[in-house]
Amino acid sequence: MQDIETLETELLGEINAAQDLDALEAVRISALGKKGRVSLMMRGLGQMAPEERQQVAPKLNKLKQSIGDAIDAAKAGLNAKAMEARLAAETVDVTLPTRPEQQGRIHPISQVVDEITEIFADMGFDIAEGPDVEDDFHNFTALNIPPEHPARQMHDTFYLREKEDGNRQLLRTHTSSVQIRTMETIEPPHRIVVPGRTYRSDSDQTHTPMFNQIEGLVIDKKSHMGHLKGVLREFCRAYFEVDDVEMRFRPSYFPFTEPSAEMDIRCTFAGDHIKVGEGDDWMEILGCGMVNPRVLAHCGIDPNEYQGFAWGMGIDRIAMLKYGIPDLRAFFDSDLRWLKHYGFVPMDVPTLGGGLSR
Ligand code: 2NL
Repeated sequence: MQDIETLETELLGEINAAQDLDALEAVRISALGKKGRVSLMMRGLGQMAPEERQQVAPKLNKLKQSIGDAIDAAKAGLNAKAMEARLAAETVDVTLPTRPEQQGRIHPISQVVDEITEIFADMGFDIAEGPDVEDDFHNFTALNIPPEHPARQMHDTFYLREKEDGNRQLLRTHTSSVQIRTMETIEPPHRIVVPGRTYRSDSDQTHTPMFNQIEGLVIDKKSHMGHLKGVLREFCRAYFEVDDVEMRFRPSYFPFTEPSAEMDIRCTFAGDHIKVGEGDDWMEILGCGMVNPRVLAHCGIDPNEYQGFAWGMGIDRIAMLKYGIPDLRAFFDSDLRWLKHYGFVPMDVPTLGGGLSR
């Protein structure tokens, strides 16, 4: 039988020499495996005389233990080395510029929607969306727009083909149908903004048959016109990136609000761009009012318990004004040269902290 100490020295040498986990495993099998050198010696104990066995057995146990420990230690060392090598190979230089071939741009309408929803989300509003194809109830009836109302006429609204049950769906003429759906399905209070495409059969220098709107809705037990003014003032300051804006409310009429108003802000027009908060001009930017109690009742909300305010504005025009875009129709031409000029770099996501438009 081989001398125990010599075997130990030999095995420890092999363990130290193992360059990787596979080589180490081979050493382990050759020493401690079923037919390994240490295992064979242990099996030899059976043939020994009792006195000899008493002497050799503890030594063999110690050998087995020390070889096992050495293999574990070597394994940990090799694992650490492998991890270090991997980390070194996988380093990323986060200071490198973005890939030069990145050409895509965010459309100014998407940019403005991102900016506006960021402003209202920061005030605690949820963002709600809904279908472009609507039914008569959600687009008109629930909003207190009766069947004889001129807005329902064929020349304003796009109707789809009549269905078998006689119903005609339509393309929503405003995003208010989404607020109706929210009020129908979710318990008040509500605090939502709704961006989306809207459609009217109208096409000239300042109208496109598809246009973009954002509407807002607040329903609670004591919401009032003062809250409406505060919310809209905060919005204007953030959106136009100025310290303050002077606002003017003119009485108006909408079937879905009572009282109703249109809101102007003080400005000057300097070429294509607009300067907000100073000057001698006024610009109308939205319509608003207290939600008509009949609208609440249509949605199953008790008008004696709840009240609230709403507003709506076109996005296309305020996008043009903010970013000096002269022609509305170019918005929908998909001209890549135009998009490259007026579009926004995808990594520059608008945030209130980082600046909306930089
Ligand atoms: C405008 C005016 C407005 C609303 C939209 C609204 C929605 C519900 C109930 C009550 Cl569900 N009101 N929306 C209110 C006032 C004005 O839009 O000139 N939009 C471009």
